[in-house]
Amino acid sequence: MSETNKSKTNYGASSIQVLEGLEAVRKRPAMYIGDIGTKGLHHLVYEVVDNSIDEAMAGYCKNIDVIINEDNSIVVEDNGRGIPVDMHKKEGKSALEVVMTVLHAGGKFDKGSYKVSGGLHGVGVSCVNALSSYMRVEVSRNGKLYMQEYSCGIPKEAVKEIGTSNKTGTKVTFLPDASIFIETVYIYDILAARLRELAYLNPSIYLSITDKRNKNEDGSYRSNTFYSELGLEEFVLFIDSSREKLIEDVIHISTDKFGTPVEIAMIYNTGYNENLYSYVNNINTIEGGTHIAGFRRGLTRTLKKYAEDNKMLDKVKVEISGDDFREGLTAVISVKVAEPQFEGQTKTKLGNSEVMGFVDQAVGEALGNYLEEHPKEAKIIVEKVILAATARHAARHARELVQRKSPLSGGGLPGKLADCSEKDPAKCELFLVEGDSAGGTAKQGRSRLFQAILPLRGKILNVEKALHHKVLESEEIRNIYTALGVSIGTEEDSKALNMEKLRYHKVIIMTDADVDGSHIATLILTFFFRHMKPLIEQGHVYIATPPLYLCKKGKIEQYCWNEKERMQFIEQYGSDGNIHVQRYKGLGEMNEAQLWDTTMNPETRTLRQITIENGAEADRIFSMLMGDDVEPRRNFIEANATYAKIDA
Ligand code: 0RA
Repeated sequence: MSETNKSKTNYGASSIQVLEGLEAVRKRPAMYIGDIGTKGLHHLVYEVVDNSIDEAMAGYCKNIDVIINEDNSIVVEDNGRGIPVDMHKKEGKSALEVVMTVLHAGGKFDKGSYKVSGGLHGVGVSCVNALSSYMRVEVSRNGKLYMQEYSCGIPKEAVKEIGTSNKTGTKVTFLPDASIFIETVYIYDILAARLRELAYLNPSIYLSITDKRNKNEDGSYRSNTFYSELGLEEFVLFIDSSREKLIEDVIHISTDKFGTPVEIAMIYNTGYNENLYSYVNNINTIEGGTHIAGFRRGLTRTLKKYAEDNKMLDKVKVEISGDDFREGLTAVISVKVAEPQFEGQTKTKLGNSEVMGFVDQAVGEALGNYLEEHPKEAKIIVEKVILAATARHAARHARELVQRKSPLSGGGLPGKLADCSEKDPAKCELFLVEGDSAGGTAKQGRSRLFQAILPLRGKILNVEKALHHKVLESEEIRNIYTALGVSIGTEEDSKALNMEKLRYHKVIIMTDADVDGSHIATLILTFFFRHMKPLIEQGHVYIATPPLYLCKKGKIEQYCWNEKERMQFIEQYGSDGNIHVQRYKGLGEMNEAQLWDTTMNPETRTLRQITIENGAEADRIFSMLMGDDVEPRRNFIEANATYAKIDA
């Protein structure tokens, strides 16, 4: 067939629809993949991997391999059955081409099994194709190797047979379109954390990642393989690896009897935080939903009943709240729902009401049995719950202190806060500044209109190791609550925040660019992560980046943020030698004009926004960085030291 003939035959109604579909995706990419930054970029990989996960969950695939190529193109290869290549009658082209180019065509041919996986937006591989300047798919099937290539989602030619093959599987290569994405560099750790998570959520599959951009000293590429035999049981142990166990057992709940698979693994540690991670069809439901509500309800009801039946609460004077049952609890909840309804701001909240009852019942039965069969462990758990209730009762006084002081109840703002005059929170910024001296400079240098300054005295409390009432009793932490205007949660739900009262939409942590400074920033972030998570999740938290050097030659002055910039300055101006390099260690070494120019002026500064890419992984890292165990912390810092250097 000649080129002209071919384009004529392809120019049917279905082709026009395909082109319109691809056009819509390219016009409004954010509607399909969330955003066109780092998140969206990585989302493309998840979308492709999810198709292979589906194939694995149907029982046909054991290995999924991801490669980051040197040019930041991605390869995802699986050993599933291979996407069908036979002629699709209605569309008049290969089924493979339909899957790769028609929106939502993914699982169309597989009537037997329902598609439970699927990326957050569930848009399918055709959407990734539309957003890739280049894509290539290779399918091994029927003893043959088939191939098709695309440019911005449009096939270059019909599907071709290009050889024989003695295996089956699908291999997709794609290069994200640099004219669409504002970020095109893949971050190994983000992809690796997602693959690890998928390995725990879908046991018995090998998931690997290889980074061809980075070679180890021995010449091999950076690479990891993730595999879990026991799934969620191993997942909670991994998340809690830096915490001390309260009881040895992981309590495991797994049932299919509602037609909606429910799996839960939970463990109690000696700490004070509640860590629930929930997934629906492998998607992290960070906003929770009916499955989480069902879990909480089932847990409270079952533990309470056990404690009452065994007369363990007879002498307890204080009221026990839902929170108390979950202190020191780490749990992962995974449900597979055929037709999930996602709600909430980020569409990560499960809405299906029937799921609440399923999870509640599943917990009731399995946890009830566990408690009956393990009286020793049951007693330890109940005693911890009673202790939590008692401590919470003691904390009431501290909570009242904060609430009384909060501006809502007319108590006024902290004395140390230099507030701004603007009243619209969307325009206001709060700088949390390390130390009174830097705080003073920041007050001088700021724009009073929209920038407020709250100096913090040195190291704030490490909340990772503190009881809740200790957190509330800390003056620095109370000042942060009052300045921000958010309340401290209720007795029943200590993490409820009234975010609509937030007085500043940018909260900027500004510390020295040294080890102490980054420790202080980490302490503040830990506090936000544990007690004000919505603040981070809604994108309000930032880190300021003061410069490391001021390079001078004659009248030329230039701030440098890293080694590379400093070397460039020296190379550019250093021929005759009289260069002066000033090393900034602390914010206090800058005068107010310098601090404004480099770090505070929205026109010239760089802020790093804090996001939570992966909640379970962030939890594990915070508990490790801030916990008691020195060994894992040292290992982490050593492993990440090169990044820290580049960043600093
Ligand atoms: C539709 C039907 C069948 C397999 C697949 C899709 C499939 C899709 C992807 C995407 C990535 N890897 C994949 N592997 C398989 C089954 C067709 C049959 O009955 O053999």
